[in-house]
Amino acid sequence: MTTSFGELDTESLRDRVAGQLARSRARSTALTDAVDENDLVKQHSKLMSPLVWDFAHIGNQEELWLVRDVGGREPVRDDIDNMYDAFQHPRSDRPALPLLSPAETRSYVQQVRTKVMDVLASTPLEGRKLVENAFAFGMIVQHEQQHNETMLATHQLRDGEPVLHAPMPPAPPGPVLDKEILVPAGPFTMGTSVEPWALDNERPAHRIEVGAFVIDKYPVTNAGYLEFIASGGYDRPQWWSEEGWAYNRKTGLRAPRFWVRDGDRWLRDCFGVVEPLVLDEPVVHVCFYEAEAYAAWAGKRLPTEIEWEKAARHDPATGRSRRYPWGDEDPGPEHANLGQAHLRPARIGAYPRGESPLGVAQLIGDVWEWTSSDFHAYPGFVAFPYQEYSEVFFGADYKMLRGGSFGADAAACRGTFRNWDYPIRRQIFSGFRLARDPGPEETR
Ligand code: AVJ
Ligand code: FE
Repeated sequence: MTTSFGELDTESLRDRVAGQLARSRARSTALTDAVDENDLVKQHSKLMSPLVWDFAHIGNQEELWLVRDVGGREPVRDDIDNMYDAFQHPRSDRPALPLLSPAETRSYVQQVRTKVMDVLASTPLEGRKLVENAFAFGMIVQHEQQHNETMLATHQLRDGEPVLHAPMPPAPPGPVLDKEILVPAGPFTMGTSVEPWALDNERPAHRIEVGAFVIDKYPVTNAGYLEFIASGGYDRPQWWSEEGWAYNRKTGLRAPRFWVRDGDRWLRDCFGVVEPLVLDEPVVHVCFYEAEAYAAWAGKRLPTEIEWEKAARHDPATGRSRRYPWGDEDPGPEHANLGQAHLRPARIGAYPRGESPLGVAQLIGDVWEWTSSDFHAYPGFVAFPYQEYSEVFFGADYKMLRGGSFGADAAACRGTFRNWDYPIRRQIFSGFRLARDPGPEETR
């Protein structure tokens, strides 16, 4: 079992950290080297930071936590913390800041990394909660990977010639039967107290009684979504919540973001390549309100976050919760479409080896899945190591997304991992799957 790599000896743990830091940096470098200086400093959308801000912010967080706090070292630069503090400057204001140039940014993040490798080699990985199991290093690896996904979303918003290229995801190996799966009522362990790099909002593990529910084996596809559009779904207030309808009317929603009308058909802009829709691919770039409206039109609903996690982790044979749907093994390319290896969701049925014990598929990777839940703390939550990661976002303003996308890295995605965003957001790699209450004859 790989659940506690805390069991690794210190040298192996250091090797693991070094490998993950290098992998995250390779991604940041690829995403920033792909475009010219002008594209790095410019704002491609008011929703996003300039790419060069993300990169320097990655370095600055690494410096704050690993160089200064964990390492107790002198600052690499003590004059830029404010500029790269996400809470000081909303994304829309960031291009107006006197940001480090691309060359200065590259040199800054490299200087920080050099010190961090020294800190890693010389810090005992015990004695302090922050360094236990190399947590702070894991947090910084995840932070960089999370911003890599944000940077990928910026790339999707960028105009101009395509610059990112990746092979297609695997195709389904055999015939695909889309179906619903009944999850019988019963207790389930949500969250974790043992996953060494789980973030504060995933903790602690707690037992929950969950009523019976039915959940779709696969996420909603482009084919399904086209039917919703064709049936006039965007013009029928009956499918929309009050806020959803208001947002629909205000912004004139017609289709998922990045869909392009071409005569009587829809195309999709995928990182600058406009292409026909792949019908059995999960729909991506929809907001919560669109997901909710689709579910109502289909006579179903979105799963709660609890239901999603039970479908993903619960093993009825043992009663315990797995790290991932397929077991406790770290994700491999056979399990899930993660890590920007493919720059699109995989067709449904592509990952039979990633299915959960209940037979639910493609929960991890492909698209983040909107759930009906707001962002709340688990019972016994303790903010760690800073309130600004999770706690300041708790409340009804945000909706929870689960499972990671093709743009998320394995380091920043687990069965317990929780993501959140405003219900209007659609530039993220978001889709959804449907659930419903079972009828009385189904649970007998
Ligand atoms: C967990 C993805 C919502 O990007 O706002 C990055 C992650 N926190 N830097 C975000 C995060 C601080 C966060 N999300
Ligand atoms: Fe950040």
